[in-house]
Amino acid sequence: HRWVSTSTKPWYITTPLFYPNAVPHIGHLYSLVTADLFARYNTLKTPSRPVHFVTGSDEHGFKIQKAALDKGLPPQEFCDTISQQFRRLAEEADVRSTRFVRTSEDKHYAAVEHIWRELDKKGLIYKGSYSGWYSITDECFYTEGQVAYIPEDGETPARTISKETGATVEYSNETNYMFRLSRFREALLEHYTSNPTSIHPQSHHAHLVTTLQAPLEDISISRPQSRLSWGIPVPGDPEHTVYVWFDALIGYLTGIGYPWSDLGTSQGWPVDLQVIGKDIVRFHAVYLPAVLLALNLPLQRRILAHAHWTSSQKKMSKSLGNTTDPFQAIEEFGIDSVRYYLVKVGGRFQDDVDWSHEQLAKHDKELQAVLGNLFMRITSPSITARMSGPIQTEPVGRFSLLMAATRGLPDLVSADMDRMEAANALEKIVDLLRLANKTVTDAAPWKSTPEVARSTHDVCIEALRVSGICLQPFIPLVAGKLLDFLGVSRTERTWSHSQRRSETTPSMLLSLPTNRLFPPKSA
Ligand code: ME8
Repeated sequence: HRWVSTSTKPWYITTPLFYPNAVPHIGHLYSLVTADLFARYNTLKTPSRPVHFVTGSDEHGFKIQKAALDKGLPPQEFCDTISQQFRRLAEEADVRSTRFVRTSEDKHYAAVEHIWRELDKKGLIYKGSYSGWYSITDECFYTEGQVAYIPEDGETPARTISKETGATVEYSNETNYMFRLSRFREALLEHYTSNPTSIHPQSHHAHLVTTLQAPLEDISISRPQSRLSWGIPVPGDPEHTVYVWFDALIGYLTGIGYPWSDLGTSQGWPVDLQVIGKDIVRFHAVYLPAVLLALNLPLQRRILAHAHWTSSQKKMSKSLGNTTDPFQAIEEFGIDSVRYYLVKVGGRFQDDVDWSHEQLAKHDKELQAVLGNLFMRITSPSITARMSGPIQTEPVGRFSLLMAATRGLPDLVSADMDRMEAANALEKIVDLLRLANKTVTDAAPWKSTPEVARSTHDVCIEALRVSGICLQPFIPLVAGKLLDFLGVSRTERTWSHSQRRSETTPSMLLSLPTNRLFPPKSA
């Protein structure tokens, strides 16, 4: 069950549709960059296969209604402004999404209404009296067992909170529309048991399988209009508003033109890789698949549930207000250094990591040292002006180690990327660049024989070319610039080109003035 499949359907990847209740932070940038990394990697591997990449904003629900009210703005106007910030973030982060879905779009309303009626026709929706705890922050219902009572402590009044997230919950008892989720427990269990790699990291898969062994309760999928007016009216009963999660998850179908007359394969369905944060696994791995099963649509192929960025060990979140501004980080370091840091440190996806400006600065320096310096050194006239002898293509003597490592790099990177070990993949490229730097230092081509100068130059240029191709998904701007400087044609930058030696000699380099991959830092 490889996520890079050989099928010819468009390769479909998604990020969550973010709540525009506040401006985006580093956590959102991380999801966007992670998805973009795999999208670009996939394009390099199978250039003929189009990528559909959906991101967007999830604009309904209490949380948005409340945030808009606090600002004294009509919800739509409020969402227009903040949704635009998420769109701008994707652009500034060099994220090649192909569609930005807004759940306030007419097309989305049509998709949700269509699905509601389909489920209703199948007898999967009923009206019931529902009582339970609801958290506005989490936009989700909790059962009695999932909440805890916290007595007042002088500063904070007594309240009930979600045990899992710590968010305050309120009791509600009302007439709701319910979805017969319970009917799908066995099918879901069977699906996850027979697809052990469908959720990454593995721990989330294991947890889900355990959860699905216990009974699954039906879920409420509407709220009374009198309480929640900002949302999609329940088809045929405008006294009720569709529950925000029921509506939002359908956004992944809206994004590629649902309703379809078939299974949507030519449009890209099912999702090949769904990037989400670990906070919303249940919605994506239980609720959405149940609706898909009900509609006889294929389930998402793979979910990547990444860990969280924290700030002083607390999850960075809009509700807690402990966030870091991604625009500022991009402005200060450039998007490539930010992406480099996000993937190098966050690309294991498993454990939460603490964001630090200091670490970002350190990684920015590392990237410049390992890549920028190698490039500057090896193209400097102190080497290029004195080289002579034949162009080096065969592994010889002291250079055979670097040449072999260069040949081997693409496979190593692929193996990690296919296992979704993005941090390791990046680490392998950096290792090669370090080896190249060491090779230069050891050979000292500025004072060696002209033949050794020639060989050092050629093997390092080839190491840079191969690294440059492999780096494109990680740091697209800098990698592109590097390949431009190396004179690698735009049509020779796919993964398969990294695995064979370039036909063109890097001669055009010699005519270039000092090449800087990174602009000098303004003080
Ligand atoms: O949950 N670290 O939207 P949301 C890493 N609208 N990633 C983080 C993060 C952090 N500290 N904080 C947020 C919603 N994220 C729903 C989704 S999908 C149909 C609806 C990322 O704005 C992570 O991907 O609260 C998380 O799952 C998502 O943003 C939640 O964004």
